[in-house]
Amino acid sequence: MQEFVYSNVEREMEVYGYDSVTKSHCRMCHGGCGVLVYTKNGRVAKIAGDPDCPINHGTLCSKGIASAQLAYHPDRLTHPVKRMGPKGSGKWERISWDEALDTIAERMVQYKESFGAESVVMGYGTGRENEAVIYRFANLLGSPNVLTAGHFCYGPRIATSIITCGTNPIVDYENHPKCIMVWGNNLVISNPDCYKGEPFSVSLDEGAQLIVVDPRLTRLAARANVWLQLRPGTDAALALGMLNVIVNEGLYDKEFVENYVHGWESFVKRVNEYPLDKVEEITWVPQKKVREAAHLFATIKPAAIQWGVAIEQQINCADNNRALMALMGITGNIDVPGGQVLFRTPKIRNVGQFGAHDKLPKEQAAKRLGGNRFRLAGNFAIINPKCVWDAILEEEPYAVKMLFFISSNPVMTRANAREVYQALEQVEFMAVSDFFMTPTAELADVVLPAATWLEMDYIGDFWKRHGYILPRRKVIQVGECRSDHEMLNDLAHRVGQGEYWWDTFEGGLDYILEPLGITWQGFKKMDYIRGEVKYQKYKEKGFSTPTRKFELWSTKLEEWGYDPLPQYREMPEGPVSTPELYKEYPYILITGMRLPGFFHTENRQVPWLRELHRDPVVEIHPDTAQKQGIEEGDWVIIESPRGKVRQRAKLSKGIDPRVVGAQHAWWFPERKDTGHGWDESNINILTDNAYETCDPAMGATNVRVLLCEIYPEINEGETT
Ligand SMILES: Nc1nc2c(c(=O)[nH]1)N[C@H]1C(S)=C(S)[C@@H](COP(=O)(O)OP(=O)(O)OC[C@H]3O[C@@H](n4cnc5c(=O)[nH]c(N)nc54)[C@H](O)[C@@H]3O)O[C@H]1N2
Ligand SMILES: Nc1nc2c(c(=O)[nH]1)N[C@H]1C(S)=C(S)[C@@H](COP(=O)(O)OP(=O)(O)OC[C@H]3O[C@@H](n4cnc5c(=O)[nH]c(N)nc54)[C@H](O)[C@@H]3O)O[C@H]1N2
Ligand code: SF4
Ligand SMILES: [Mo]
Repeated sequence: MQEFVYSNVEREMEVYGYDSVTKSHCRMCHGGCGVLVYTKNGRVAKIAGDPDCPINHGTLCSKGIASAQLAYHPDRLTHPVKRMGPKGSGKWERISWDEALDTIAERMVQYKESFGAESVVMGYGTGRENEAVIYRFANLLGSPNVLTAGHFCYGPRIATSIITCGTNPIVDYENHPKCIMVWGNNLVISNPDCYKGEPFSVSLDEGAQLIVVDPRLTRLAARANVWLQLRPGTDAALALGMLNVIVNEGLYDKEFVENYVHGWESFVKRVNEYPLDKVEEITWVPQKKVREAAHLFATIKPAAIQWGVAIEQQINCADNNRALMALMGITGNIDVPGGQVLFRTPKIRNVGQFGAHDKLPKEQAAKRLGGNRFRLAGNFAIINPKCVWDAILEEEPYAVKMLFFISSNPVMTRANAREVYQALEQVEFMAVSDFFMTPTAELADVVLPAATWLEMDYIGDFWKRHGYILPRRKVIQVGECRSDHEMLNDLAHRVGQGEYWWDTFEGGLDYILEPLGITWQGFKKMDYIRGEVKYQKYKEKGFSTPTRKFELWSTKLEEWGYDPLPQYREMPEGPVSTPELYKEYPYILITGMRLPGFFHTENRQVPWLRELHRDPVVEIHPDTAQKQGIEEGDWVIIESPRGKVRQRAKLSKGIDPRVVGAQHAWWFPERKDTGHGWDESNINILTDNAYETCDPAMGATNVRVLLCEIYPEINEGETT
């Protein structure tokens, strides 16, 4: 435990006349950075990095610094509203919290009684530190259906790592890996999940060798010792090729393999199916480079793989993850200092325990949408979004009547956006909790005003796997906004779950901390708590898997009827799988590269952040631009078999001429019509969500690797 201290703030207070400073924990992204929040006349006046925080060591990104512009934004929703006209009419009326929560509760109970609790779907987007309360609420309601981004983001990492080695192996930057392989990740911009770009950059400065696997020349790729510019979506083949080199040249950790892995012989057979000439043909990466990267990674110790979401939003999602874990495992880098560590969280009630999964009746769990089709996902309480849209639109396999989205903007962020829009238009009742009237909120019946991180008490990083928890302390109150935790705590009492909840959510925080023997009031006085750090724990107890081994051959996947070993499948559409379509749509489209100022659909109304990125941008090679008659800055049309959208061209020699890279999540809050231009530049108009294009075990939707055509826009608004 770390005592609560402030460094060097007195001078700031005196010189600038601030009236208070509070240590807190930013959550403008997945969160994590320690911050000092200064106020003047009761308002947040400045946000600075906390030099004493072990996560970010005083650094912050643009989003953290701009948090107050979000919190005080004039368009912010500051009281509950209900819709008075047809969906999309934009006719809203202010209502009280009581009326809002009573209306939602009444509908929920009514649908549960008439159609079963499974007809009520709770939803959230990416991790916003409200997942544990949402699962708790849904499980106690009896609904197995919580729609998240977990099928194609982070959920696959958790699910595949649990079945392979018990938990998510986290890169141990504190002990400086000597070789880092960054795979489909751009952490200096995205600071995702358990990571911040800062400790990674320090390890590079300490001299780590860098391998980058990315189809684009990112800043990291430019700094790399080896950059593998692969054909998008061929990651599993590349990883299996590297494994082939490591196995056949005897570069693996023999002691680890002999004692701690399951399925070695079959695994060797599998990697032998990926000789480097075949790998080069599939991936476009020259054999020499694959070998060079494999040698570096296998011979420098400790080494680690920093992997990202790009490899999860593909048909090979689970196998990509498992192939990378095999690389970590057989090179002996699991649970060693400076490698990938199976960190322990402090002894609190974890997300799963707080989420009350044990309270969901078995017969209800069996009704989880898509649970029989995507069995890896189903076993981790994750569902594929199309299953929800089908249940609304086709009532298959049963009717979904109500949606409650808490921190998600699915019209913009889920594949096949037109189908999503249609489902949201058609669902009988929808509630949304958000900061703003988004294209999704515009289709709701009731919208609740959510609190930002500056307006709540919470146990930050409670869900992460890096072993720390840090207090987030409430600094301000804006209008009638309430945290998702408080609103669900209140709603729970109205739907008959009262006995499992508290008078206020502070009781929930105490409940999470209880096993540690402290309360929220006690934790609030601390800087952070860290779980016990111990390496190579498997030497004592084995891994937390069915065989107690590191499962190269997954006994769980085998049990669920999947290939127990990682394999490479061709993309659902592409030059190899659909050559005819490739003639019509001759470029490979990748989507969703993160931008520093935005978080998916968020922050386009925040002045400092919109200034960083004014318009949606698509990256193309200058040769491609010339061929297509496109110049730098032109508005262009990107078209796939599903539809077309407009973005502005940026020419870059860092992308392969055969590949086009488009931004995602673009809407235009400044447009005051109720659509806010949701379908103009929304790349998910182009993506596909057909079940057969998803990862067969995880249900991950392929939003990353498609085919497209690109050409200059002749008339503005040609897309609609
Ligand atoms: N084509 C394509 N599509 C993608 C991706 C891609 O790379 N390419 N990436 C995907 C990934 S990885 C993810 S995780 C999803 C993300 O999908 P979403 O999470 O649906 O996307 P966001 O835009 O972050 O939506 C969050 C909404 O919640 C609000 N919000 C933020 N914080 C809070 C809070 O604390 N409480 C409440 N009540 N509301 C809050 C914001 O204002 C915003 O409207 O998008 C996915 N979509
Ligand atoms: N500022 C900001 N930060 C964010 C977010 C945000 O929207 N904005 N979103 C958050 C969320 S929810 C997530 S999931 C994370 C994601 O964070 P990251 O994992 O860093 O994701 P991306 O930046 O989308 O993609 C990383 C890299 O993958 C490359 N790539 C594309 N296709 C492929 C491929 O087929 N194979 C390989 N190997 N690489 C490929 C891209 O060129 C890109 O450079 O970021 C989080 N952080
Ligand atoms: S990286 Fe995330 S937690 Fe850190 S300052 Fe930026 S938005 Fe906040
Ligand atoms: Mo994500």
